Parts: sequence; C-alpha cells; structure tokens
Amino acid sequence: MTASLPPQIQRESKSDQYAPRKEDKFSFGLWTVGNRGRDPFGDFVRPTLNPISTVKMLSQLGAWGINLHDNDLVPIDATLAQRNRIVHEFKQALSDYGMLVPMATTNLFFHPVFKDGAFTCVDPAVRAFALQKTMTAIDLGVELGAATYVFWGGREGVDAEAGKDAVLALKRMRDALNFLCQYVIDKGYTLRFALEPKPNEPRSDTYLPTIGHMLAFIYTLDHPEMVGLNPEVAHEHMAGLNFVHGVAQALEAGKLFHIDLNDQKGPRYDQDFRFGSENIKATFFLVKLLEEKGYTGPRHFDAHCYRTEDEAGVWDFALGCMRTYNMFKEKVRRFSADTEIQALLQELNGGDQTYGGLLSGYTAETMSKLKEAKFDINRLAQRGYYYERLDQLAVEIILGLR
Ligand code: GLT
Ligand code: MN
Ligand code: MN
Repeated sequence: MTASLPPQIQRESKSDQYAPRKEDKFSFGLWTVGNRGRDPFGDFVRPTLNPISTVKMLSQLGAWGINLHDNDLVPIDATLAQRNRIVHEFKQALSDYGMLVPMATTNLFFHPVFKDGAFTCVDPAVRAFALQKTMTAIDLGVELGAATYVFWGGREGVDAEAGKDAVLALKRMRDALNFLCQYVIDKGYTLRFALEPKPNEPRSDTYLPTIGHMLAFIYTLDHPEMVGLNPEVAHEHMAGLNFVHGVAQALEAGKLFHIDLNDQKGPRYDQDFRFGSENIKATFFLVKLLEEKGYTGPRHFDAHCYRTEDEAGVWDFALGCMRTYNMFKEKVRRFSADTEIQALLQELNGGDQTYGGLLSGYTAETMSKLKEAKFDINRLAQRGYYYERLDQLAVEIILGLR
C-alpha cells in the first residue's frame, strides 16, 4: 500500500474548477475503492487496502465521506477487544483526515450462512442471526456517526421458485424491517433506513427488484416515515428502466434518502462502473435532477475500478467519479443559463392558457365547465413540440459546444 497518492493524481485532484471539495458531499464505500477485482472467473488482482489509508487517500482526493458494511471494517470473527481497537483506530483516522461516515450497512450476503438470503431465508435460525447481526452493525454505524442505514437485499430472492413462498418472503422482509425500526426507536437513534433495490445477482431473481416495487413496499411498514430509498444507477439499468424517472419518483415522494452513483452498459451483470463512464446523456439528466430538485444528501459512488487496474488506477477511478459529477454540474448550470434553451422551454410549456384554470383540481364548477368545453382537437394536433431542437441543444451542451 502506498503511503500517499501518486503525484500526478495529487496534481489533478486540485487542478481546476472541477476538483472535488468537501462541500460537494462525495462519498465512497470502503468496499468500492477496496474492491480487489475478484470476479466469478478470476481471482484478486489488487492487494487489500487498509481502511485507515483509504480514509487518508479519499480525504486527500477531496471526498467528504466514507461508508462501510460492518465487516468491511470489523472481521466477522473479531473478538470484542479486537473490534474495539479497530473501531478506535478508524475513528482516529476519521478525525485526523476530516472525514465522516454518512452511511453504514450490514453484510448479509458474503458468509455462506446467508446462501439462501438473510431476512427471507427459509431457515428461522438464519433469519434470527441476520437480525442480531444487523442490530450490532446498526450500533457500529451509529457509533461512527452514520445518519443513514442501507439495506441492499443481497441474496434475498430465489434461484428455484419452488423453494420459497414469495408472499411469505415479503411478510418476512416486512417483519424484519419493522423489528429493526423499533430497535432504532427504542435505542433513541436518529437513523433513517434506505432500501436498495436490484433485479437479480447474486440470486437469479431478487425480491423487491426496482425502485417502484420498493417504494410501494415502504408504505406497508409500521414506520414508513423512517424508511426511504437508496437507488443505484446500475441496478435500474439492469432492469432496462429509466433511472432518472425512478429517482424523480422517489424524490417527489420525499423518499430519496441516499443514492448509489455508478454506470452500467445496459441490461447485463452488475458492472458498477465509474460514474458517467457510459451513459453520458442519462448522467447529465440525473445530475440535473439531483441538483435542481432539492436533493441534499450524499453523492455516494457505489462503483469500482476496472479489473485491469493497479492501485494507482483505483485513485484515477475515484477522482474520475467526482470530477465527472462536477463537470456535469457545470453542464447543468449552462443548460439553465442558456437563453435559447430557456426561451424554447418557456414556449413549449406555454400552450393555450384558456383551459389552464380547469386543471387545478376537481370542483363542481371545474367539472361542469370541463364537460361543456369545446376543443378543436385537429388544431391542437397540428402543433409541433420542438423536441428535436431542444434535444440537439442539450446534446451540444453536453458535448461542450455551448
Ligand atoms: C454490494 C452491492 C451494492 C450495495 C452495497 C451495500 S454492497 O457491493 O453490489 O449495490 O449498495 O450493501
Ligand atoms: Mn449499491
Ligand atoms: Mn451495483
């Protein structure tokens, strides 16, 4: 492990207006920069990064936060004394390098005990252990200052449909989250839960596969006000969905508690690529949504660098995620400052105001006026919507021509 960042990365991390700063609220998981490149076909390609140096490196790069699973920091078989020493040293590093732990989570998928899932495993002993492990991990997260606690389903799902009752599985998931909400309340913690959907992988089908499924489920919980979403770019793209629309729905419902930023080449295995490395236009509209619609939470990168890279590549990757976010932020600013685009948008949304007053809700009056109204639908059908022009202007903004 190198003691500090390679010189060219140190220079680049501070070079220009896109350089990440603490107020940008960028965070990474220990498991993201710490990803060692093992995949189902090949072994580790990079050495272990120790959590203390990771805190230092990320801080030097301009990141604000570092997130973790319980076992990213404390090995699953650590004694209490070992656990306390590790946590103490980590807290010291956080304070030395001015870093926060905004979010924490539980690893409920790595150990073989979780091969059939955790909260939805058919074996009650595994479900009970999953609750116990999560309570302990919540205590750790709170001790480190986390305000958000993430639940990614991991292995909650099936390969063999015959083996599990899908309705019962949902009830078990609900029971677990209700139990843990009550635990947080009883402990007096101010922690919010953020549920992270994923359609498949590692199971062939995961329960609660998309933002929409998860959102509906939240409202069936005992404490829906404590529970929101942690949507991930790659996961919605795996399901072939429009991530921006999913995030907009969560945001509009007041449920965007956290976000996992990365990138993905369409519906295939979960790639967790560097933010903005693939879907340039979708990334632009995502940053536009987050920046303009009042999302104030962490900009968390749940991504990892290509398997081809050595440790320098890890820091290239991390800096790239943050710089790209800031570059898109600047593009978004240009879009909203572009007089031609704004004039076009105004014209587009203007339309015939005659009927505008009838659209603000049902009253006996609006109802009868609307029933009697005469519409020249052939004239209405003739208008053009200038979307070609507008979209081209958006492309020109993104490509740096405006
Ligand atoms: C795992 C997964 C991610 C989740 C993390 C939180 S762990 O890497 O692929 O999408 O966000 O448990
Ligand atoms: Mn994720
Ligand atoms: Mn992913």
